[in-house]
Amino acid sequence: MDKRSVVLINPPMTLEDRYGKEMKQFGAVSEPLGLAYIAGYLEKNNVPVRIIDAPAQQMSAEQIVSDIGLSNDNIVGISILTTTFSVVKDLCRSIKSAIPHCMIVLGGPHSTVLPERTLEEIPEADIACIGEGELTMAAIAQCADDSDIKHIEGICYRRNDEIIRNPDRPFIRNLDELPPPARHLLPMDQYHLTASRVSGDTFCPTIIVARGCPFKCSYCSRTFGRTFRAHSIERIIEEIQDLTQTYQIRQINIEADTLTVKKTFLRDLCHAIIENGIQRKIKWTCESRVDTIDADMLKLMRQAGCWQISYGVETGSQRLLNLINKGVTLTQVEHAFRLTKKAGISIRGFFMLGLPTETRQESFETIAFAKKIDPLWAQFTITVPYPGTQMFDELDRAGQIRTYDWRCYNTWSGWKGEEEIPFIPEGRTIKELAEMQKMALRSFYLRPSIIWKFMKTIRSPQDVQKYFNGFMVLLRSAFVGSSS
Ligand code: B12
Repeated sequence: MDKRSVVLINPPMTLEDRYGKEMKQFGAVSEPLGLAYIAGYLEKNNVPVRIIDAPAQQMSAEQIVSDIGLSNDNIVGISILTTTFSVVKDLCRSIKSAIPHCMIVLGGPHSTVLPERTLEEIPEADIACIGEGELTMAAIAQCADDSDIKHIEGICYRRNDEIIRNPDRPFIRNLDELPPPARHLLPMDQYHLTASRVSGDTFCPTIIVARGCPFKCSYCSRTFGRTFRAHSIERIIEEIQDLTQTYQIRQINIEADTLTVKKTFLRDLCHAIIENGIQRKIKWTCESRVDTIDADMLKLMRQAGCWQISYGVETGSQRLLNLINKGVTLTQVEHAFRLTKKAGISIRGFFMLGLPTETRQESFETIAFAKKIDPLWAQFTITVPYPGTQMFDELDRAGQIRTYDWRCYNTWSGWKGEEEIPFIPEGRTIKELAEMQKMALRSFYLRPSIIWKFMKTIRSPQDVQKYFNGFMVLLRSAFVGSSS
């Protein structure tokens, strides 16, 4: 085989595909850091690599295919989520028919949980990667010839008409062995986080500080396993300082499957941020669980520049919290919200509607609970049992998964006016759930107290525009049907 050269692709899924016409203006276009990590590792191993980030570069499938056709790339790596499945399937078909000699490798959360099925359903794909992609992609690119593929851990591949699954690849123990994500291969000026996630300007790069989560929430699929593995504090500080110098950032999103799970790690990180004076230049936001924080930790996070925490609250029903194995109580949620506000940190809350066995009354309880604990921002999504989760397996066994058409696995179906969703609790309907999602947002945001709170956060004409747009979308949703 010719010298291998790799192109990594974030598939062309637009904000409108994801959130629908009305909500697209609020969606994020964020860096595909998984691909950037893989690219960084390939560069370190002298494999020529580039990234096409179709949503950020606004490239269509046709443009991607002609771009690859004009290049020397012979390995195409594509990221796949359940929601991007059909886009990726079409893309693979177009690539293979235009450039038959190239090898197509799929990776990411969907390929990780359903590798064999992904290859069955996408006949043009040659390899499906399971779990972390850095070492696997390097091994694929360094194969002297195609028959070496049979020795590579963490993949499913085709041999004649058969699909073979090789042994899993162990998780990377020391994340510092990976170079920083190759952000220089990304169009960094094209990214913006959702309005609720930023303070002022919407440019807010993400830094991933750890992988893995020990909790067992039934709705979550874990690409990175159960063990918390973090980069070293020195490496994280270096990456933040690099970002500051290269992109003159003023804010950053610190991402980890569960940032606050290991208190010593977070404490050391906050101290290091303060010792290096980073908090004087940069504010940060992160996600957390209500049972992994305390008053001292919050105070320290605030001192280190944390201005916002997003908490997954999920539901206002203790029965449902138990059912989804969240492992927290409503009292803990209320307590954590109180402590966080007291520490001067703003809150985003995530809520799920239509959980298994959820009654209409319980949906109302969730909305009422959201208003009671009162985060600044609340997001209400319709429950989607993603493959690879305990929730999916249980509903599948009970014959309650309504469709395996992965296009329908979108949590914003209420706004998109979807005809089908993968799961509806007994006695309820799509229409009612979709209306519930809209009603939840209206009921939460169109309150005088919230409007007053937002007015206090206005810092620029863009902020006024942002809030006005949101207000209009909510108002319109009360009068216009869900397919608008
Ligand atoms: C941050 C995040 C987001 C961000 C931005 C993600 C992005 N940059 O595109 C936002 C908020 C926008 C988001 C949105 C959504 N997200 Co999200 N998100 C995450 C989260 C928390 C972290 C993702 C991340 O950055 N990981 C870190 C990087 C390093 O990992 P990675 O991208 O997975 O890549 C590694 C491997 O997967 C693999 N890999 C990835 N691509 C490829 C490609 C090849 C060729 C190879 C070989 C390997 C490979 O190698 C990489 C390096 O090791 C994950 C949970 C998680 N821990 O994975 C959920 C998660 C990925 N999201 C999920 C979902 C469902 C969504 C939404 C569909 C929700 C919705 N609105 O309906 C949307 C879809 C967005 C889209 N792109 O179309 C699910 C996906 C489940 C599934 N089966 O597909 C996850 C797993 C959470 C969950 N519920 O379990 N998300």
